[in-house]
Amino acid sequence: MTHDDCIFCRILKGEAQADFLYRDDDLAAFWDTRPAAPVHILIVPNKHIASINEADDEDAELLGKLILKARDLAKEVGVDEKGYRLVFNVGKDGGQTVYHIHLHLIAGTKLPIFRH
Ligand code: DGP
Repeated sequence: MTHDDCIFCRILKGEAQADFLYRDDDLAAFWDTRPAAPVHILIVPNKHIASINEADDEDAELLGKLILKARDLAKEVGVDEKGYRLVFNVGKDGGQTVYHIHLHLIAGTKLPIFRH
């Protein structure tokens, strides 16, 4: 199921441009156009799920695949040893702006620790 008004569905359908690193039947990875760090990759399921709040138990395997693909890509772009951050933003306070689940892989600099 895809949503015509979802930018990530449009990217996955080839209707909008993105710089892909990886694609398969379950997921894709492409560079973030508003990078928060020198390396900023989005790992995105082909299935439209609005956010982690809307994920079902049956999506567990798919969500696991996103994480393991992020691990592989971190190695591929050479940031695995220095380290990286994997983030799902969820909802307004979580900073989510695109309502199609995506895992941020952020790296390439010493990342700040969030404290309240
Ligand atoms: P979030 O705030 O967690 O929903 O992250 C959305 C990210 O998606 C944000 O870092 C910017 C990125 N982004 C938004 N629109 C596009 C786009 O059209 N192409 C790409 N490659 N990234 C986008």
